[in-house]
Amino acid sequence: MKLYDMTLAPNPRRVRIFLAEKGITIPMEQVDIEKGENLAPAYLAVNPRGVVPTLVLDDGSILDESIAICRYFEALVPEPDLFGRSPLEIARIEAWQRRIEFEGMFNVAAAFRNSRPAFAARAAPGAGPPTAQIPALAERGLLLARAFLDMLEARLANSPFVAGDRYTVADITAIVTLDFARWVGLRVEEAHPHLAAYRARMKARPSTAA
Ligand SMILES: N[C@@H](CCC(=O)N[C@@H](CS)C(=O)NCC(=O)O)C(=O)O
Repeated sequence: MKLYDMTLAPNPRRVRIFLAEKGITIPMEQVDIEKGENLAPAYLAVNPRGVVPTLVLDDGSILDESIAICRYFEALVPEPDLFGRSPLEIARIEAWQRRIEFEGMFNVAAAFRNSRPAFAARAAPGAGPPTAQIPALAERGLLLARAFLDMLEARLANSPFVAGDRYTVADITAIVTLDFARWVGLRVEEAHPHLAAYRARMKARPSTAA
């Protein structure tokens, strides 16, 4: 088993934090996206989609969606459980997980990909057709990412963790999104005291450094 990873990229980081929470170590190999290593023939032979993370299993098959990889490890190593136990808890975690991805990470990524010079003809990740940056999408991404931070601030004013009273995979996606947001200039300290305190609590967990 081997995980193709990039230290600075948000989606592989979700998997690394998840593995650290579970106490699982597996071999990893770095792929430098900014240098285009994910689009070079050697990596496309591993994953024709050209994205990370990619988990290569012992039979040579791959999993290349970060949350699918996390679910695989959750099934292999059930404790500590990070996807929920009761039907209602599982559903709540899934609801927050999706909101953070679609309202948070998606919009931060739009702001990032449509403005960073290294991605001038690669506004969409992976091995698809060349995609030009659209500055209006960066602007809209920022607007919606700010609204997402306000929403999460209100949630964390009433809940110690994103999905309720304990740490789950939704917190992994949240802390990764908050750190990714800093790349586009959105820092939670400024108008979000609950988010700032939450970020400090998450940073105190050793897994967050993974
Ligand atoms: N939905 C996928 C997204 C994977 C993805 O977009 N990964 C980015 C890094 S965070 C990537 O590989 N980008 C390649 C590129 O920029 O060309 C997941 O959650 O794993």
